[in-house]
Amino acid sequence: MVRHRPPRTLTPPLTPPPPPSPSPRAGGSPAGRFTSALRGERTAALLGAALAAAFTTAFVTGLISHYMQHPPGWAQWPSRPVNLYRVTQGLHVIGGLATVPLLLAKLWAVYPRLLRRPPARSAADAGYRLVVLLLVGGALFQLVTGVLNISYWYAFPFPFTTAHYWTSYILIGALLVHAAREWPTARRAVMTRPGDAVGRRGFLLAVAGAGGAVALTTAGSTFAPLARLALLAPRRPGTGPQGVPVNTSAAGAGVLAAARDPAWRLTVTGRVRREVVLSLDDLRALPPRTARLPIACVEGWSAGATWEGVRLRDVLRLAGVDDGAHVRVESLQTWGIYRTSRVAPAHWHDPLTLLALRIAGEPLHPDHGYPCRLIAPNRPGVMQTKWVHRLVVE
Ligand code: HEM
Ligand SMILES: Nc1nc2c(c(=O)[nH]1)N[C@H]1C(S)=C(S)[C@@H](COP(=O)(O)O)O[C@H]1N2
Ligand SMILES: [Mo]
Repeated sequence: MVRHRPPRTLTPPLTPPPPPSPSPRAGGSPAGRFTSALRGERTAALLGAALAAAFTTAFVTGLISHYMQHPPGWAQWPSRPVNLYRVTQGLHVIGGLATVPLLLAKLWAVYPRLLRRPPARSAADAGYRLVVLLLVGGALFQLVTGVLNISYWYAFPFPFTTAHYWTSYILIGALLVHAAREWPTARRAVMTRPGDAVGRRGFLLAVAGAGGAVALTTAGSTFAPLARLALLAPRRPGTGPQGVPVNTSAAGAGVLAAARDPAWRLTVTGRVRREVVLSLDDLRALPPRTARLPIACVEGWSAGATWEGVRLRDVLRLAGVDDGAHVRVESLQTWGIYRTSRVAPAHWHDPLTLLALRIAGEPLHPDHGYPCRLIAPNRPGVMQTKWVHRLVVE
């Protein structure tokens, strides 16, 4: 569309010019058509800074989650502080959800420039526009797949974790280029005194309020005092059998009969000095221990509980294992990616790492892993294997 400016007149207009309008349609934007002050550089810069902080936090906490589940051979995660993963993954998911209104506001503020014609003015500009496309696409992809994943709506044909992991590098790479490139403009826009702050301040406050409201109605999924406000959270502490939520039930995992079978035994095998086979009564005869530990799911929810059982290290010592050995914990479950987990020395030496037999003063509910489940400090829920029946020392 071509816009025609009225020709300049030398004679004064018949009607006096209107007083400077308090409306945000101030004019003068390089994009020409979209001139709302709400859409100005200052709004874009402030929202951009908030988004950069949010995405950096998501990237760091996401990588922590990734490397906890896939530790490189040369490194081990510490088993303390007990609640570290609970906090980092809570921050990842609750922070990610609170970012949604911010991203929507930012896209609203810049979309005239995003959709400007022609799309690129030069080859260099085309390169940069591609980076912006990756940034916007990557940000939307992360938030949308993240929200669908924690809502158990697996609407996408690719594996969530792999796609979400690799997209995070694309997103952060594009963010770095974008931030470097826009830095001078953003700095100027933030430093110079705005003349029309009223509408914008209200707008930014509304966006911050929306982000805060999302955080407030989801944080209760991991922060028990806010559980009653957690209207938007799929899982909440205090719900589920024995006060702890369940993702995979015993029936769903197909282990109900095997878990209840009196012939159930725990076998300790692999690189051991003597193979050990223990019945449930044998386990109950070992020194009983209690630990207050959370289940901290990768999906951001967590729930603290009091577990009773025996120390994993006591059981391993019965079999005679090297101090530096790793242990594969195997479930009765015969399929699925969570049927086994690995325990590094730092974790199995920790006196809080238990093979739990009881929770909240009762035998484990079948859905929580009866007869025996792993529970260890500072560890993602996916690595707290339920329905344990074999320890393989590697
Ligand atoms: C609403 C926003 C988000 C939600 C709800 C969300 C959710 C999740 C969940 C549930 C996981 C655990 C996956 C698993 O281990 O099975 C995860 C991991 C991860 N997230 Fe997000 N996420 C969000 C935003 C982001 C953003 C913006 C980034 C990047 C800047 C990011 C980067 C990562 C990374 C790197 C991992 C580790 C993946 C792996 O273990 O390989 N996430 N996220
Ligand atoms: N064998 C087995 N163990 C498992 C799972 C599973 O699907 N199979 N799910 C894991 C996940 S994702 C979490 S969050 C915790 C949840 O434990 P809970 O159901 O007792 O709360 O168990 C973990 N242990
Ligand atoms: Mo989980």
